[in-house]
Amino acid sequence: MSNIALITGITGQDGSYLAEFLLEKGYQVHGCFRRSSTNAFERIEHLQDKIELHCTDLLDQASLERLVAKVKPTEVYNLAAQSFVGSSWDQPILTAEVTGLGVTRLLEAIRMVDTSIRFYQASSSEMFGKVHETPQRETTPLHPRSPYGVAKAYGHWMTINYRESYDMYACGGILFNHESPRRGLEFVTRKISDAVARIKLGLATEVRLGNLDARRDWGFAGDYVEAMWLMLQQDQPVDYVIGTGETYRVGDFVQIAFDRVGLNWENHVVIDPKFYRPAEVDLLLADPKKAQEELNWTPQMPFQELVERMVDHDLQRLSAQASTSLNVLRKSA
Ligand code: NDP
Ligand code: GDR
Repeated sequence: MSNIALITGITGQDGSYLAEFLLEKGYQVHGCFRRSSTNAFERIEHLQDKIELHCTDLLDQASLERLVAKVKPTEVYNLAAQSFVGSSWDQPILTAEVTGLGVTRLLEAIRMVDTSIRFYQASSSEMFGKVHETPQRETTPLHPRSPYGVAKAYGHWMTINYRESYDMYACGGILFNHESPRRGLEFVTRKISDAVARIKLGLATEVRLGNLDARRDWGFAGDYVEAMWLMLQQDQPVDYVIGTGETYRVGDFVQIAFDRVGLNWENHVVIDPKFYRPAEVDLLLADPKKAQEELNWTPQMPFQELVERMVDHDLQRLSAQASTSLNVLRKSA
């Protein structure tokens, strides 16, 4: 029987890398997108003739059931979420509906259609929140510090509950921060790489940031989608922590990014309290030993290379945009 994957959140950063990875493995790939008045397909444009897309929202139970019954997937990867921690204080109810209850809606759809479908839930290190133990591992107590983290903790426990109640192959990958040139512009890493490129090209003079002392365990998204897949290929469904085992300050990211283009960050970074969070997660550091031993998974891209790749990508992208605009101006002159 051929492998059929259904990916929710396929238009997001991870969805696009996972779709590429599964196509390489010979999977038939289906993805869900939600209706929008603008084009949200930028990250998967290059895959459009290789994947099948379905318009479904995690808020809509009936459409999820119809979709699972129609696609008959062997594996479901639930990556869709209101994924920006900052927005979760502005929209706590929506975050709970999508990021939390959305998991239960999808699990119910699978339970109604076929309990042999394997299920991956995109759980998050944000669930650890307040520091009780470092490095953080699978058994570290959860103490989420944002409405997003609370919603993810609910989704994680529902995944475990369906595994224990219905004997389903369902597992939660507790992934630490992972970034790439496809990262959304609101997340701090991409906000920095985009700003550094703009400043270097003379399109901006400063970037306004919040807490530079927060520490994160940052890896490359392309490495992390392999771990998602590996979790669904085991004999038993098990939850794993996925991270690099190294932690850096937001300020370290800033320094490396500005160094890459030969600028002094202190001349361009403005601290703006608007970007402080009501409750901060001060330190995330993964202990990925279990995944290394049982899944044989290790991250490939070092931190410095990740930062530099993101800056290089944004420089190239913005330079290309600037020269296209210049050509248009020249032609119309
Ligand atoms: P993105 O924000 O890039 O992608 C989120 C996806 O969810 C998008 O495709 C978005 O669609 C979709 N989505 C949002 N709301 C709905 C909805 N109501 N119904 C259907 N789809 C919806 O996130 P990432 O790719 O970075 O992350 C993937 C998953 O992993 C998320 O669940 C995230 O919370 C989780 N996670 C991410 C980590 C990271 O560091 N990247 C770490 C740990 C967990 P649209 O394009 O229309 O907005
Ligand atoms: P995070 O990522 O909240 O860890 O969630 P984000 O990049 O938004 O923040 C990381 C840290 O940087 C600090 N920070 C700022 N953050 C943003 N966005 N903008 C700023 O200007 C800024 N200045 C400082 C934040 O306070 C924070 O400490 C990500 C998401 O991908 C989640 O979906 C995922 O679950 C977790 O990672 C693991």
